[in-house]
Amino acid sequence: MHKTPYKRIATEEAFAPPEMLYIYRKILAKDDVDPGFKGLMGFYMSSPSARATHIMRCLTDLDQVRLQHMDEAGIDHQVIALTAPGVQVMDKATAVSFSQLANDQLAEAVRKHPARFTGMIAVAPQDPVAAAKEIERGVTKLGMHSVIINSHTQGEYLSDPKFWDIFAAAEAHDVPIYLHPNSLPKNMIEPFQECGLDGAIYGFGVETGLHALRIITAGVFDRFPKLQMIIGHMGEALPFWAYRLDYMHQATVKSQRYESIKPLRKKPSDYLRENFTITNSGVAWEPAIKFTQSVVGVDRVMYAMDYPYQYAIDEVAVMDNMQMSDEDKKKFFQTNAQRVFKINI
Ligand code: 1DF
Ligand code: MN
Repeated sequence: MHKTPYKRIATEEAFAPPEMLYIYRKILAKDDVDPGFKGLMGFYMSSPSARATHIMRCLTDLDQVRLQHMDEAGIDHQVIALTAPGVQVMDKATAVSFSQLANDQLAEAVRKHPARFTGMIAVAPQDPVAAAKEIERGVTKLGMHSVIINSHTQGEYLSDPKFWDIFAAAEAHDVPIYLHPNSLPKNMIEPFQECGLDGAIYGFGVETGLHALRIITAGVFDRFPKLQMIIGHMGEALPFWAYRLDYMHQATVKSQRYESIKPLRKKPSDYLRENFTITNSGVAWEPAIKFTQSVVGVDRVMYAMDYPYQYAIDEVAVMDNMQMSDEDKKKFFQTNAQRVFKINI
């Protein structure tokens, strides 16, 4: 990989402690296992396919395997999070205690390789008060400066005020929340799964985009104006929707058609521009990246590889070769991530 006038910081990279896979195996063995979880981690943890075995090997490593892959792809630094669905598929007590263990493990790997790794704080939305405390511990004791939440928690959305202690903590500690996809909840998955479109190919983006929109329309950013979130996969297509969202949101408010669609201080797209940073995880596509930069600004679009799910070395060169000013390319690959995640390398 050739030398570039910027560092490549990849911002949506995943890991899985072996202890988490042990818990997953117990959940997968239950008769009433969630169909989305079974279709996703049930697949990766049991399939003999080259894709699944590669992914399992990479996910469980926070050392030489990962570093070698980063070197081969020219990735200087990874921002690492507990892979989806993280602890959100576990019962409340297990989720709370395991999030702490996962954060300790990740912090240890970051201490060992500070120039190469940054960690996100995993939390259990099942217990919002404990999640808020873990954010505080992550920031003050572990030196982490971002939070990972894998979309819905057993069918529940963060637009519900019962979760808002989490937003209060993230805002107070000045840490962004990365709203990453999860498998589809059971009341949504059927029409996607029967045609094989429930996963990263399409369903993830639909559900995570919906989740981000629900957070916006519930008035979360009017209540927590400084709260920052991150969404991957080119903003789960929300920049492309922005015009229609703005038009139809105000039309719906005026018509008083739904009690849940209330007036907001700003247009939906204003929150996208002011409260979100977008990564291009899974979308190594210049037109989509430039369009998104034109909607939310060049300071709010960052590079992500989505290792190990999209470990595609050739895409790094495609991104290097985008027709973009050196200044904007450095923001995309390096300086936006340094600012958003407080990375000093
Ligand atoms: C997949 C994709 C799985 C993404 C992920 O976590 C994930 C996949 C379990 O391809 O099955 O994070 N992704 O973000 O695109
Ligand atoms: Mn991902």
